[in-house]
Amino acid sequence: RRQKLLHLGKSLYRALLDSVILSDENVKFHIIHEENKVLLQVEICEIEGNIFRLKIDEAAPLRARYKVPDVLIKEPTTQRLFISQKEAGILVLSSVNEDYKLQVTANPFQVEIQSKGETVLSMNSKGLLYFEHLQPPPCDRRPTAENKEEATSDSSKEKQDDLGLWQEKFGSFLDIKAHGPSSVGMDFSLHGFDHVYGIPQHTEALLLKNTSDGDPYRLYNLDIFGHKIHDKIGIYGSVPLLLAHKPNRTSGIFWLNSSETLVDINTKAVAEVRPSRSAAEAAKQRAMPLTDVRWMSESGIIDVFLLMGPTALDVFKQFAQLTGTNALPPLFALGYHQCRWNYEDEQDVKAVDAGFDEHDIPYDVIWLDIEHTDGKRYFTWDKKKFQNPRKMQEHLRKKKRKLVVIVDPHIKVDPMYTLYAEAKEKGYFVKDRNGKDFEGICWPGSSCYLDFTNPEVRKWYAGQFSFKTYKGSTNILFVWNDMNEPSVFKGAELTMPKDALHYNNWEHRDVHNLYGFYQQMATAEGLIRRSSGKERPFVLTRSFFAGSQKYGAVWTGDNTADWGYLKISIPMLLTISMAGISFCGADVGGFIGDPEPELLVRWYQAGAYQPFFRGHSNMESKRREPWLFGEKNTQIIREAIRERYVLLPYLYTLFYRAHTAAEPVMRPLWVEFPGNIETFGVENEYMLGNALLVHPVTEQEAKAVSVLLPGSEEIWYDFRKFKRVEDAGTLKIPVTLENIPVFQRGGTVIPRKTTAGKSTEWMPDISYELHVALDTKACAIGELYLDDGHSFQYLHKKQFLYRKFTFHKNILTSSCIDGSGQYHTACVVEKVIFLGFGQQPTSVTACSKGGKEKEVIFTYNKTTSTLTLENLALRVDADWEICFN
Ligand code: MIG
Repeated sequence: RRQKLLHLGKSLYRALLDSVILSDENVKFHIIHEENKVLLQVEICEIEGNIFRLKIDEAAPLRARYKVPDVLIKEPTTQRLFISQKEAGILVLSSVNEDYKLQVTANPFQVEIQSKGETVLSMNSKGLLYFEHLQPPPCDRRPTAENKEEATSDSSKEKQDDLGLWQEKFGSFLDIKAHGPSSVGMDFSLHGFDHVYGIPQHTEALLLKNTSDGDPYRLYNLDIFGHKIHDKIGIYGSVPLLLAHKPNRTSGIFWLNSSETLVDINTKAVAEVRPSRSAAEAAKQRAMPLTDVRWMSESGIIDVFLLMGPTALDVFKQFAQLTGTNALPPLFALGYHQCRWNYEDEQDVKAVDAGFDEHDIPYDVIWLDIEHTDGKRYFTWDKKKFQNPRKMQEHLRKKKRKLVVIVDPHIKVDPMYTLYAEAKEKGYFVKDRNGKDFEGICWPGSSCYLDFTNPEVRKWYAGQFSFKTYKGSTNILFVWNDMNEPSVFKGAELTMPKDALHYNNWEHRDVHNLYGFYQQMATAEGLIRRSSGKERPFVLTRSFFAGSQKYGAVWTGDNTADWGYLKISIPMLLTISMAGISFCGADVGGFIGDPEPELLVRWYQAGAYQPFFRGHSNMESKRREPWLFGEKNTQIIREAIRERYVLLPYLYTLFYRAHTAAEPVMRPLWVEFPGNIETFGVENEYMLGNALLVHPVTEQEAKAVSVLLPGSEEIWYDFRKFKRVEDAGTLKIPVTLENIPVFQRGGTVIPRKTTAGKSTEWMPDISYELHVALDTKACAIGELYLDDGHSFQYLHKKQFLYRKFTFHKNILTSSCIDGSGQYHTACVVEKVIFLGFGQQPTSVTACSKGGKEKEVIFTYNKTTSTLTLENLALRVDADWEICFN
């Protein structure tokens, strides 16, 4: 409300260019507010790899302001900037390679970034830089001309109360702001851009909307049960990263602030500023799009990273360079997960597990929700329902399956509960404004909340996962962190009061959006430590922040069993993926309510092609294990899940690329077709890696769907029938309930398994099958990454295989991409299917390096132009060639 009083126009901030200090690391100078005369310190630096950072803090704050720790993986490596021009009121800085220029204007203070003469981005050009300097509380303030006036005028005092400077009411909740107002904000103009994306999490469209006549996008992690579709209120997690795209360029703005944040977006067309000579030329002036983005945060400092791309994949890399890449998940985590609130007891777990075998449906993990505990005391078991959790896990282990249990951040107030007693004694809980342990209500009743922002608490918490401490846990047990926004029943907006106190006396308002991030960090650390650093963890979290990708997976929370939620899950997952978190998914079937069988089937078909694949349902929902909806539906769901398992080599390879090169596993079409404007707003289909285009069916009783197959130079093949799609552009594709449209892009090779197993652990020896889809030049290329699927040996001992398959000039070659890796496997490539193979060859021979040439058996299908090679038995870890005559 206070920031909104600021009017567009000339900023009252002026840069004092005399104060400029240039060092190897950065450029520093002061800016001053013309009215309150408070000095702010500006720091600008260039970070290796086309990133600029702008920091603004008070030059002499009354008290240190919160600077988000632990999100950046390291202090970024900076590059020296050069002063290329300094004259009255203007300072121009240039990067080493002179690709970028930063122009600082003194009055009003503005910064503009140009890339080779093209203005990409400007800051404070709308004059919305806003910075509330810390002040002594009103009672301590000596009467100065300024505040005397305030104190004497009643109406202005009222106004001040209204604006919630020192306290604020939310319903019956009172927030006392011990340090007064401290909000910060700034505007950014993105020149030539009218497509912006990112800033999850909202139940919103892929393309960010204009907010000028409505609510801004809000980043404030909240537990909103039954959240509505198309709403800009923040839910569960936040990543303050916004992406802007135009045909020749993608840029990113990463606003590193963990307090409540609002983002306003305004896209419009402005006349292009071009020095034009004649009137005729002026009339021809094109309207150029411009997007203004205004960020407003409740506290902290301004610390913003400008990711200059220039491609989308570059922006993803730049963001990962700052906040880390996705952890490489254990392979089992990419299988299918079966969850429910709740699987009642050991018998229930065994019966559901057996159901999968009985119905020949693969699955990897069964999940236990809060009812498995002794009275919602996490790390314990309900002694009646789970009398022998170890034995239950041994049973699952024999089936080569895993268990995931829920571990929430709230701790039941119960002196007899060791975890509570110990944390209380050590002072590990978040405090209320008076310094007493904050008590809120959650599942166990009265609860305290662990202060995960404290490194000592995280270390202690990680220790709770050791097999000795966590009774009844084994190494097939993994963890799910829920309610970590944090969710506090009967709290303002169902969360913790902003004036609660954390480690180092930071207020909850400063750290709010980081709470869940820290819990997942500590949990992942705990799982790594219990294995003495050997095994990869798996931790699913509901709340997240920038950088959560390093610790595991996220899901979109409590969706509803309605078609609209299936539909919106696609843009929601794409947005989370673009914000660096590749390992994401939505509850298959919809958490709340009961899906009709058709919706459930469609949701399985969509989920099978999404990164995290878990069926889950609410307590009040009817049971919905995949075989409960009649033989026909069981058959279709079985097929969808089996398709997932067969595709795991491709998916795992994509996760390796996300891990090493920050490429999102699931990505919007425009990322792959950045010059194709038609793709910019597409959110009903997406790319899985660069090779598969997936179009889930999200309409009831659909007989056909409109699929956009982009790219004039592209060839697309039906993923299952292998037939080339003859037309291009937007096509009406007929659909049946059996499956959803999936297409393989010409020019790619997809590695698959020849069949699915009961779970991923049953599959390492199953042979491979390559789908080689030819492009217009009759070429194709693809990769396969593989390792033991569970340990860190790929990292520490380089035990992995990273292979490349290339089809070029009529030869299919298997070669090594990264020779530093080695992994022993006797697994073979058994079958290769060529899509779009021009004509039947007369003979086909295969030749392993150093081995003999041998004839290959093949079949050619003229109608589909498909060539199938069988019984190849070519080792997956060896170099070989297949030649055609
Ligand atoms: O508000 O633990 O989103 O997946 O089953 C309900 C019970 C609390 C919310 C999670 C949901 C989970 C449920 N939890």
